[in-house]
Amino acid sequence: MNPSVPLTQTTAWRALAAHREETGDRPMSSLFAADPARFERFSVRGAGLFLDYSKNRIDERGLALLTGLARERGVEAARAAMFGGERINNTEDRAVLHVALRNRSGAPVEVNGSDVMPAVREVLQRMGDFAEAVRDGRWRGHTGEAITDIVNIGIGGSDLGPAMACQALAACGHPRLTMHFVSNIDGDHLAAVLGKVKPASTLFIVASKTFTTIETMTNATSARRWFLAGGAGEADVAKHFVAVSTNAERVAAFGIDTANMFGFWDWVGGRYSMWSAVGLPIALFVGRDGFEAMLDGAHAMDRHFVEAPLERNMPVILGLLGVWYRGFFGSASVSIAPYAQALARLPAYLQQLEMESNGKSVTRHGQPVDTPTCPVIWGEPGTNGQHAFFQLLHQGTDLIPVDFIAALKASHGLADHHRLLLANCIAQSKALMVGKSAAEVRAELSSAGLAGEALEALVPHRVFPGNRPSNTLLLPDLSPRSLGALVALYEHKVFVQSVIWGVNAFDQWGVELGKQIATRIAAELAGGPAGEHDGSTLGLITAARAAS
Ligand code: G6Q
Repeated sequence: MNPSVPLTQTTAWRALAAHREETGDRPMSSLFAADPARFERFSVRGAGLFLDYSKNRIDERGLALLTGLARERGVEAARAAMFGGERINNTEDRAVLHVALRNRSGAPVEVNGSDVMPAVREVLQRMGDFAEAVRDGRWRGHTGEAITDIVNIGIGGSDLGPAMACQALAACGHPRLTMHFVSNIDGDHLAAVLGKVKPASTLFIVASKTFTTIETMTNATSARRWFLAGGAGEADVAKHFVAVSTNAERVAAFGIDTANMFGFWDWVGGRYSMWSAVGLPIALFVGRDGFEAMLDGAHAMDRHFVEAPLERNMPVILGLLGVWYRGFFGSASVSIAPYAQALARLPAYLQQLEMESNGKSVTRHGQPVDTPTCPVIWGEPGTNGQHAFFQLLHQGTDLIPVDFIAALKASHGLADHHRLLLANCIAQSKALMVGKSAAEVRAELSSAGLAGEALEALVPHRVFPGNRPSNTLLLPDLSPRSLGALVALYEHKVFVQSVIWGVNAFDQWGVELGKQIATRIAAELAGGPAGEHDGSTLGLITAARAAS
């Protein structure tokens, strides 16, 4: 867990640098030509998912060097430390045990010598009981109406996971329930949702690990006021507000009965928390069985991560390829392209997972890192992206690796749509790899009737350099189980990269400064005395005060 040697000084990194030098810009197409079994050799199955990583600028030797790097940096020991409940989040002195939340093996998981599994199972049982009571109409609002709308109030790790998952699993959601997610402090967000729901049939989930987050507390307070203004009394709040938190005292102080609180623990990081009580909206929407199937999928990926040799280990391979491009190709960003509209929020979810975890420039020991770390993660569902930013992926100046993600089976009956969707997904990874040469462009243009200068003028614009890498991840379907495996895959990929880069993936000090300054400025906007500011900040505060 403690690589103290700077990354660039390791034997494996030096060997990789030499390998990069030797192999240069060798086209991936030549690797396929040289090895008819490349697809079989450079693809792997795990937890029901299939990863084709053959369209990468990597050969057997490169992969061996990368797995050698993983060994030299201690990925296996770090993995054992995480699963063993060690306090690997060293700057917060905490264990990191989201894997315990989906530990379906019956084996104990110990933190400080005590097994956390009984408490995990107890909360899961309560979540399931509550979800089923709301779903089958036993839990009713204060006027006796069944719940029709669920509003999750939370932000960051207490929002993105359940919001992404409920959208992804819409096809198997309860038909009576509409899910809403309010995160932004911008009153437009809450107002838009409150404009669509009725107090008597709405259930609010106030989700906050700390129960101090200003956005969540402000939104929850306004939602409670709105609920009471609709004619309900204080005693009715219990039927319409539940809390998800680690902080019982604060929950009670807010006015939610702790009998209606679903707890979790400090060893669950916000962005790793959709498997905990933070996943309550998912359990409500897809039911106890659906939620548990999601946990099963994640657990299957955990087993794969622990048991598969590094060379056949999906999260390890994804992580290593990312390190390869970031370190040796200057790739400053990675595009996530889910060919599934239901996964529209996956890129945003992965942005937090990857960038909040590995967007660091000092190591676990506080030394500056000596290579670039987390790239920018971005993306949109295909095929929409093809009509927008794919231009840059194909012909821009940067090498941007792409993760294509598709489900083989559709959850709708429009088979022709699904065929076209998959055709486009497969076509894009091919186009990025093979590109189009000047000779091909010339042949194409001349068969379209162009010749001479007119033809030549167009050639450079229509050439595709190709040799642009991608992974393709195939899910059997968009079921809770597949989604669980997919998210766990990326969690472990991020972990592998953090160990190689030597950073702590589980803290997030970089979000603090802005919060501190905002608190001071909010007091100034409310009429408090002006503080010390630079000219720009002062000018903006003055403008905001003048408008209020
Ligand atoms: C996640 C982060 C952050 C956190 C939110 C919400 O890893 O820590 O996104 O989840 O700031 O925090 P609370 O759940 O405490 O409101």
